[in-house]
Amino acid sequence: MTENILIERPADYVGLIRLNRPKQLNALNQATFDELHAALIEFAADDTVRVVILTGNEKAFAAGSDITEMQDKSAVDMLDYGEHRMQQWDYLRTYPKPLIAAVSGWCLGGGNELAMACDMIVASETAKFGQPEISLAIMPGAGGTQRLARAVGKMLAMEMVLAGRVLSAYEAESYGLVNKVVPLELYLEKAIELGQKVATQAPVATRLAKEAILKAFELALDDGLVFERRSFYTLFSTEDKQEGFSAYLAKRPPTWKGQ
Ligand code: DAK
Repeated sequence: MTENILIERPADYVGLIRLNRPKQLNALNQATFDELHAALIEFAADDTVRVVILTGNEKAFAAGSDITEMQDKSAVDMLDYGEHRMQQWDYLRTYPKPLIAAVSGWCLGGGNELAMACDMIVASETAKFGQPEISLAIMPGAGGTQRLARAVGKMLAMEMVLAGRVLSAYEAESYGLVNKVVPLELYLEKAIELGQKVATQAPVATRLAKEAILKAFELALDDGLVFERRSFYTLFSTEDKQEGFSAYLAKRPPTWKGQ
């Protein structure tokens, strides 16, 4: 049983985790993060799930980490609290299956960091993205400065982090922070549709391709190209590669084994 999240299976091979603290605009307290972490581990081990969607509700994806929970914490307290939480963030960073954030309403602070840790973002027209931590005299601590700068560039990242600028959904789309913006009533449906598209591909190829794209943010081009090539060759040893090529040549749809 979970108290702060809901777990759903909206379509074949698609798992969905819904943040569910509507009264607090889905502020991410530790209990929510623990439940989210456990649900992700379960989906990772489940062969009937190939893609995971994270969402909130129409009003908020998540308005940040829970301010009440951090209110009295000192730097030393944060070492424990933060270390535990950082391990969970690191797990997200290396998550083996594609993650899609379906965002509507507030997507702030740790909430925006959570969305950016996903692999794709589908936003409703009402989504608002920001890193307002500076107004609490802190700063992003779960990858916000790094991922935002990589997504939208230095100048805008500076404005968002230092001046608290909040982006509308269409601004976020124009700066490359989100994949697409859709009408409010469609944001979840479209995220699931995108999830289904990804879930119809061969699972091992999907996993290695995701890993290779993420390496682009960590490695020099030479090393990234070597990493890509090795992953590419590895896929030629999978049963699914034989199936993919055979199905193409026989003009029939492939059936993946994930092997
Ligand atoms: N935490 C706790 N409660 C929150 C919250 C938050 N982040 N955001 C909203 N709420 C609560 C409000 O307190 C209010 O509760 P009640 O007063 O009804 O009890 C309820 O949700 C509804 O909010 P509002 O009444 O304020 O609603 P409005 O529509 O007027 O305003 C707002 C919406 C999103 C503009 C406003 O609620 C707001 O400014 N919220 C705070 C946004 C914020 O500053 N977020 C950044 C938080 S700091 C870490 C890594 C990262 C982080 C932490 C640790 N480690 C690695 C350990 C991240 C830190 C952050 O995210």
